Amino acid sequence: MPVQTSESKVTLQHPKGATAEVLLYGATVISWKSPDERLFLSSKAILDGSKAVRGGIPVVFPCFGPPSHPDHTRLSQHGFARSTLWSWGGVTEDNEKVVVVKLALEPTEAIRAVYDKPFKLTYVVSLFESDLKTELHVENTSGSSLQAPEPFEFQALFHTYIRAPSKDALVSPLTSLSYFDKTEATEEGRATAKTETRSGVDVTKFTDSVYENAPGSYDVKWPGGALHISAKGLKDVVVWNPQAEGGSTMGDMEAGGWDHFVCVEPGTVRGFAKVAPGETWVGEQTLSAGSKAAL
Ligand code: TA6
Repeated sequence: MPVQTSESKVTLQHPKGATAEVLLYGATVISWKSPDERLFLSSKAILDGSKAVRGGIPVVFPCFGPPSHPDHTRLSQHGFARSTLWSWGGVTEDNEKVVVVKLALEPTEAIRAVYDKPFKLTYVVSLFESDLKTELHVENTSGSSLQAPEPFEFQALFHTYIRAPSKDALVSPLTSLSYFDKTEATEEGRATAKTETRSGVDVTKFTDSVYENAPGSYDVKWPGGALHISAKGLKDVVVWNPQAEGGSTMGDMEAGGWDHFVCVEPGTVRGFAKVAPGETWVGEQTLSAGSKAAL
């Protein structure tokens, strides 16, 4: 069965063996095996829909980090998309090449209580033989006879926890990019701009760096392993690992979990994306575990 659904989860099975699991809660991919598990999921992650998942690929929308836009003042860190139940949107493709499913999220009463913009989100997960693609479609539903036209601004990001030894992994190419080191942020959350000089960025110490205007093509490499990330429509990328300094303070982070992942997070998080009435914005990432992940 290429796609199996339950009340809480969708399981995708590629004919060549790869699998993926997506929770309806937060549209969170919690597993991608190709053939081995490629994502990190904390063994203490809460999967019952009461808290955003610590691991996999949480979907960040409409704000990244603490809200900083006038439209987002009532939102919590990283917005509501990762901690809301999405609806099942069906199987859109199922053949020898790819299995594709869709989830959807429209304003609920709980969302409208804190956010009043006319959005509809569609999340598309595509499982290939050795790639996993996630796409976030942000539709502005205003401009019809029922709703006066109004553009809105937002941030979006895929908070991807890549399974990798954090003491050995290197992320490239980020050389010469401008970035903000949030580990040195002031009380007000302001960080100073730096320029990346390293050919490969490590996360051997507490790392929380936001790279602006990034290339959209990233390699994560470590002795004996690699993963390639290709992003479209997402102009920035975040590299994060809390190490023990930050990780030991997280109730849903397993002890030593920080040794087993590097978060490489394509997004639009410096400034805001804008979607006009009736238009749809799309951001996507493709994770490649096969030949494109050059060892
Ligand atoms: O993407 C990096 C980051 O913004 C870090 O600052 C850290 O807060 C991380 O996300 C995890 O955030 P969370 O709300 O999931 O604990």
